[in-house]
Amino acid sequence: QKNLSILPPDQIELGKMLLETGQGHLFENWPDPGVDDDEKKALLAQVALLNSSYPGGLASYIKTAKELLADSKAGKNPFDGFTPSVPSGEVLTCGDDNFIKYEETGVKQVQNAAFVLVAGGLGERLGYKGIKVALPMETTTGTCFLQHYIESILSLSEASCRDAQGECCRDVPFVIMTSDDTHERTLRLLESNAYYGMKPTQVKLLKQEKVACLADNDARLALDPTNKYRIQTKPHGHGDVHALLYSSGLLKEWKDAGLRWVLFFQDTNGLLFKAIPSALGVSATKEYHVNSLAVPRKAKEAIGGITKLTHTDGREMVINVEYNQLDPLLRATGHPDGDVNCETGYSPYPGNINQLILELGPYIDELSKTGGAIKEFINPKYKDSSKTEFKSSTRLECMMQDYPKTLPPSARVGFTVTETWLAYAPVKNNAEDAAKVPKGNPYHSATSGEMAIYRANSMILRKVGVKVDDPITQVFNGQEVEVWSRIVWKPKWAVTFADVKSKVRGNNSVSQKSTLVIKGSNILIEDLSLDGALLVDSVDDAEVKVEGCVVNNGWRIEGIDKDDSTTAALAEEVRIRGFKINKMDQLQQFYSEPGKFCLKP
Ligand code: UGB
Repeated sequence: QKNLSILPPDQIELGKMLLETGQGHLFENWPDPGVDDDEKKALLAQVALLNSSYPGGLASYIKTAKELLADSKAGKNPFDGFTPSVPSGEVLTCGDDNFIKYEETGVKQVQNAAFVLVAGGLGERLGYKGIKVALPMETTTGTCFLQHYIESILSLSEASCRDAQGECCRDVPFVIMTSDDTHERTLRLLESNAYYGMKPTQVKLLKQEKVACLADNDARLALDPTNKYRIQTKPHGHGDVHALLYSSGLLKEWKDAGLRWVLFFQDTNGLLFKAIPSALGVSATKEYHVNSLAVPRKAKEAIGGITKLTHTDGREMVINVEYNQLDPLLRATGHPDGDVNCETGYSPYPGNINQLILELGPYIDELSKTGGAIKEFINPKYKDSSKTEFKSSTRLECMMQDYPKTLPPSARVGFTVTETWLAYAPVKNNAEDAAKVPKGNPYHSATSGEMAIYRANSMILRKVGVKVDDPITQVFNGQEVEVWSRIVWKPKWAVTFADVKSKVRGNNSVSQKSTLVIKGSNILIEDLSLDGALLVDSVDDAEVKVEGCVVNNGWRIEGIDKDDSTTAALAEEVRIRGFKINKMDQLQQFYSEPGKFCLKP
């Protein structure tokens, strides 16, 4: 009461709301007016931000927190009344007729799409000091994830525009959700690289705010242990992306501009653009309101499982069940072994890779009702079985893939399964944790992420008839991986399977020790035999045919010993892979003038 006089009216209102919601402890022991007044106002300014950045405000946050904390204490099962079963979805096989048909349909739709990257996560499991999107996807060219994503979007939209024969070619919007942990560095990365060729007006950064931490089962907000005038905050999860898109007004802008699709994706999956065109084709063909991309999933793998849930009251939904919940749910519903592999060697529940394609119209309709609020969960770590105290403060969290949970039964929710080698190779785990992954399960490390790019490109070339040697097995940072020929191309050379098919002719072969980097857009590979390193680049209006026999010492992958004294001097980006590339010899050619050329050694 004594301190009311120092606060402006809007802060007094917020203070009252806090008192009414059981948060009086925040003001306990406040000194008399005149002492720390600026800090007291700063606390309420923080409260104002927490209040405005949460759909429904802080009072609603506290109310939901109380309910979820009570449920958690009572041990209530969030899936009470629901029985899980294996859903059916569209299964695609790269390169077959069905895949090519969907890809063609999907490319046409890119002109009507907006892309949204959620990149607010700190990547604690990876432990990389930089932002994850700045990490090289592979070290043959050093292209980082963000550059690859932008170049893929640009190439896809160009291909879409070509297909539409000039009709309505627009700059496809690209949104990046950042957080305090990633915002500045993401912006700097874009600015210092001229947005990797995208128009700056095409790119929008939306920063998610953290949410208040909760100290106890009464949802009392936790004060920062180092500052009694600040509330402790933690990330709320990638589910924030929906509320941010809605409140930014972008969704309406996109609808007015005639867009039809919003595609969501994550920060470190270097493969996913290989599956985006076909999955978008599935969405358009089947008129899915929600389409989740999935891959076969090993039981207990740390990716969510797409599951059909049927309630005793008849409700049904196809939804992601997060990896830590699937096993207990199955055990509780008549599957005593829980989440186990079936005869295929995989869990029968497809793995959610959190690449979502939403149809914009129904998406806006839904968000107009919810404001973008997503069903939340809480995961308090209790001190003991009495569940009365927490080991550390907790908070509400939400996930973007939980969006369908509030949809009516009439909503068309589907999913598309593609091969893992084609679509999914995230970089999430540090080398030490990856080395402990049970044999046969994916490492999800920088090492495996890079090797997966070479494997996918090699497999795609094989599918169009190139003889690519079998891989060899090597161990880096304690992880056994297949090492394929280091084949890398820019999205402007090929952004679809059909592109690759049209740019490779005749009898071609690539040996295992080889490196092939294709950067220019009009490069034709015809009757090439490669045993070494070959790098070809050109300006867009040069047409280059590459043929003949290229033999040189090439680029060699060399393991690095983490205990070796010289290893510490290597960049973190290299160390976390456990190998470096020794560029011994190569044939490298850049065609800087328009015209027709032939590269024949
Ligand atoms: N992210 C944010 O933008 N903000 C946040 O507050 C948190 C994260 P993780 P996790 O496909 O591999 C997800 O940490 O726990 C961004 C799915 O929930 O990598 O591994 C962050 O920057 C799971 O179902 O997610 O789990 C990153 O881009 C499974 O599908 C993204 O959100 C798994 O990913 C994901 O963050 C997967």
